[in-house]
Amino acid sequence: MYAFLAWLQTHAEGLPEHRIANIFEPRSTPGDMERHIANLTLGITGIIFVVVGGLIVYTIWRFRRKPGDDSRQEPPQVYGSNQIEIAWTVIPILIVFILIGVSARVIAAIQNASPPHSTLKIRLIGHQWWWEVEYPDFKVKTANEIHVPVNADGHTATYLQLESLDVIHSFWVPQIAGKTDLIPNRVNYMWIDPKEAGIFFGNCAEYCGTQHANMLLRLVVQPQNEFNAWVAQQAQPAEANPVDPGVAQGKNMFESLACVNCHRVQGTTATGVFGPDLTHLMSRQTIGAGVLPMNHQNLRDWVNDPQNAKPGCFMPSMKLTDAELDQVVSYLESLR
Ligand code: HEC
Ligand SMILES: [Cu+2]
Repeated sequence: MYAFLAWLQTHAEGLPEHRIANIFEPRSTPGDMERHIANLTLGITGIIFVVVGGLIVYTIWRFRRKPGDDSRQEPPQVYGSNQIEIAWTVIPILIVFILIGVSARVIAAIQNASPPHSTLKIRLIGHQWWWEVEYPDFKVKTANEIHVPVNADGHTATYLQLESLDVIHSFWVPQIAGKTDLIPNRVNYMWIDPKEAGIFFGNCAEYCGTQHANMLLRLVVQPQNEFNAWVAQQAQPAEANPVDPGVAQGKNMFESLACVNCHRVQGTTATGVFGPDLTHLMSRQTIGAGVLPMNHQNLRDWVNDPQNAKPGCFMPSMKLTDAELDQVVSYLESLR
């Protein structure tokens, strides 16, 4: 518990964390527009609930068995009433058309919105069970944490290009926008313009295999200058020749192992693309798409046996000795 609190403090980056993913408190234009549909739908269905429930309660009470009723006698049977049948056919059809119309209008308004002048582009690629995040304009790759600038001037938005390398995933940060699927062999787009700095929690919203529930996501909304600093830092390659002898030794160890076939560390010989980019691993708040808070012990446990924290995930247990493990982890911890 103490470790958890310490982690919360060290990793909050001075930004408030929105851990409760409440769609009724949207912080972005698409989320706000969708909240209106949700309210309208809940309002209409709430009225239907009260009317139907009220009629049922009334009927149960009004036609309850009374003393002196003859239990063998059937109540009068009523067949066919044009007025009633027309009413209960036409009214639901009207309601359905109202809901379709309103939804279609909001979907069109969101999809046809023209991008404001300062637009950040992000390519988000779903993997079983982690998110690859690419900033093509900055040649930056990271994972499981999407940093975007806050829309302070009303003209800043982020466009997401959504793709998948394996199965269907779905991007959902409830306070920011509705879900959009990431589909293999197809490119979907969506945009967001968070109006408040903070860390917004999201997750994959389409069942994608055993570790689907551990495919979590953080949207880090920062003031523009902090975002600029973050992205400039992320664009830096890792040190090719670390001065610290312990780190240099760890780097050699890392490069001699199969890690480099699956992971990229920009500026080194590690060029794998199967797993998350590790160039700035330590800048992330979690390990394994939200399964473990980032700290020394968790990182060591993860590299020792990822199957322990995330059974079934596609990083194998590497069966390293304690000494090898310490070396590799000291290298990973230099990747800031
Ligand atoms: C067969 C490919 C493969 C090999 C080999 C491999 N990994 Fe991984 N690694 C992955 C995958 C896939 C993930 C993402 C797992 C997930 O979150 O579901 C991952 C995740 C990680 C993470 C967490 C990254 C993050 O941001 O969440 C670290 C750290 C890591 N690997 C380090 C290593 C090290 C060190 C080695 C070598 C000792 C290694 N990996 C070997 C595929 C591999
Ligand atoms: Cu999923």
